[in-house]
Amino acid sequence: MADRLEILRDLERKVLWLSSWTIHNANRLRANPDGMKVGGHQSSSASLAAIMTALYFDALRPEDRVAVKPHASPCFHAIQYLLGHQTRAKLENFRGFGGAQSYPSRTKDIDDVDFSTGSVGLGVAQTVFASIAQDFLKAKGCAADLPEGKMVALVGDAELDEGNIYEALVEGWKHGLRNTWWVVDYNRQSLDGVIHEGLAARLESVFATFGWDVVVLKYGALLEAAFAKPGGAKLRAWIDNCPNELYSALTYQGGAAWRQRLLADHAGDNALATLIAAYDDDALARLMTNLGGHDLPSLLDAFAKARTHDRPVCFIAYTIKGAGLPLAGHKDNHAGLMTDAQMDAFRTACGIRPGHEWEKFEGLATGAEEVQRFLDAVPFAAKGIRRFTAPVLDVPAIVPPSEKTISTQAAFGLMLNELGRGDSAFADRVATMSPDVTVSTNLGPWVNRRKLFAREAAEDLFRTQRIPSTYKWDRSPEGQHVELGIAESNLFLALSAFGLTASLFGERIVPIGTVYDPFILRGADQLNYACYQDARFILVATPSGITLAPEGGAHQSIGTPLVGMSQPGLLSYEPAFADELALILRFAFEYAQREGKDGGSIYLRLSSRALEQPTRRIGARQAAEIVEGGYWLRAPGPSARVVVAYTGAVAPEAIEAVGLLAEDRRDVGLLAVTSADRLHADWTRASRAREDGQADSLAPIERLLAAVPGDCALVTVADAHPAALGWLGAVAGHRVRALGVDAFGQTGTIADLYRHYGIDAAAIMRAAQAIAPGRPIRHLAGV
Ligand SMILES: Cc1ncc(C[n+]2csc(CCOP(=O)(O)OP(=O)(O)O)c2C)c(N)n1
Ligand SMILES: [Mg+2]
Repeated sequence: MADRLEILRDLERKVLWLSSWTIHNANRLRANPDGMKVGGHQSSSASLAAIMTALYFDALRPEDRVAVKPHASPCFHAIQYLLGHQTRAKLENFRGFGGAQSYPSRTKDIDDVDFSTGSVGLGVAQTVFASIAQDFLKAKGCAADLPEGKMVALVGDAELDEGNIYEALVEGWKHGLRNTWWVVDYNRQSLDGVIHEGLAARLESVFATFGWDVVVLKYGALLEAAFAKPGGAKLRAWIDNCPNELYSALTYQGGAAWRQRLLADHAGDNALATLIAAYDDDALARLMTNLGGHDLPSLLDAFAKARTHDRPVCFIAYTIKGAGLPLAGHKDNHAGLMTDAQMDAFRTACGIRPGHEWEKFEGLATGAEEVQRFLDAVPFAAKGIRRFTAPVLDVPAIVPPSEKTISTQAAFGLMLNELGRGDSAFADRVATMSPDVTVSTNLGPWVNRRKLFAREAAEDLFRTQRIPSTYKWDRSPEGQHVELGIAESNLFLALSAFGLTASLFGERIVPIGTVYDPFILRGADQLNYACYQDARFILVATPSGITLAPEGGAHQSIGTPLVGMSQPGLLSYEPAFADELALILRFAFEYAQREGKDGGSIYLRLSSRALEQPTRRIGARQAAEIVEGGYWLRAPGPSARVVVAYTGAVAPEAIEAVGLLAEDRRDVGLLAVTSADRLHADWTRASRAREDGQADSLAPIERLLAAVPGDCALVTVADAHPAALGWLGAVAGHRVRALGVDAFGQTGTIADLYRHYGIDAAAIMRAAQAIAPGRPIRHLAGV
């Protein structure tokens, strides 16, 4: 019977073979009509073959969750294939349409991806917030049947250049981060070349500073054994001082080059000469590349030790990019591919017969039955695919505040306060979070009621000292607000992690994050990342636009509605009035809980501009239209020559302009757009459905604009880039003049700025006059 280590060594080679073959197959055997190299990162995958073998076939448990370095995707798929969770067809179609994904994807791959990766750095930081989310749940007694898991990231050394990783490190420290493992694939190579000298030492001190355990896996067992022999100390010193670039080059050149260089650098040193004379060229190459990250016993031992405590651990595992392949060490190997001849030689070395490349047990030293028994008993796979669901929570009534004049931002704060005051099961499952703008985005009253989350309870010192303050910020395990530092990146990654709790931990949390609208761009990649994984959350971005007039151009947002429209998985709304917001918020709470493509995350672009509220009772039809994205605030008549469409905080200007226009133009209409995003998406969907033969398919915006005569013009207006609404003319072929903001903001009053950028009532009337000429608009003469 083979021992455990022998089987693991067999599997390591198998993983290396399968990942290399998957890429080779995709490139060489599949016709590539675009004439483009499919790429596939054979060397990046090889770098991690031993580490991933040790993790997946030994160290990991079903409750652990892993962010796999994007370029180790072939390795990951190979492992899942061996475990029975990936198909040969998908591997054969790696990087092809519907095949195994180039970078692990939660939504597109079938093989139990925990966290999607691709944009380097994000998967790594995601594990910090997944761990905090796990603590959040555990502190409330949720997921009681699920053991605490390790949140693991396989990290490239060049990936550690990404600043978002350090932002997460700081935030993790504040939250007493636990159960997080980062395994750094320290191959000293990036995409373009070789990493700066001495990075490992810097990393060690950074991680130690933030309270992490650092485990350095530098040398494998072969090297350690050599160091113990006469001349060994010299060898170790030489390796320790060897520049990364030279080490890489010698690795690529192989045994003879190692020998020549070592002898040249130790002329006259008999002990060292004797030591290396005991190795033939192949053995010397194996020895010199026997680093910790390729040494299964060291890896198994390190992971087993780390399992005994809950402190965060950074493993710095020295590796060789392309280890075991002819590409090993070459600085140009990132997208390098093995040639057919190299692949043939590698196949022979792996003991694999031509035509048997995909067979699981082909070429193994251990018998098939024994390996299968081993695979069947792999702890990580004991529970099969680990995708959970959680029941949908009933959403309580959301009642708009009764203030006569109020901003959507203030209304949001009041509605959340009411939610916090109530005792719904839903409210207990809300987690709020904000990057140091909790109070300024009106979350304060909610936090007073629902407290800050911390694993250790702590009272608000101001309160215990009886110093008057509006905010009672006690920290407790029951707390529902996750206080974040100012780094917006962390907000989006936290939303991503908390927005996946149903799937990862079988417990639903509805995360609500508040952020200043302009700073969405600061975390736009993270937002995209969260949506790509289908995390479910509600993003409340406030204030927005140039309504934040005195703050000036650095605090004003222009393009964010286009971010909302163009971001898949995120539905954006920009209501003007509190009653609209109440309906939309309720819908958002429900929509975020829907399964699959029927649901998604929601972005509410709110404003701090207080608006006089309409006195109205919203009927069922109008309520539905508000959620569908638009309704007639004033329906156009059959003689309409001009219609105004607006979204968000410019409602008063649009209403005023239409009121004045109506004195000189007949039947003027006023279209309130609550979601340009939704209107556009449904229009696209309906068009596609018609093209597919569903002749009666009609989108809400098509129904609305059917009331507008064909020769009528549209004037659209938004406190945002004009493209947000300009497309409305394409729906039914109306002429459009799109007003909005397309230059950096200024300081001033709202009136100053709306005049300056041409989104005030006068500008709307001027546009109407120009696009729908007729008798002069008298009110324009006066302005
Ligand atoms: C945000 C982002 N920028 C750039 C890239 C392109 N890219 C992919 S891998 C890589 C460097 C990889 O180096 P490392 O993390 O050390 O992994 P290795 O190649 O050594 O396996 C780069 C720049 C990316 N995927 N994401
Ligand atoms: Mg690297």
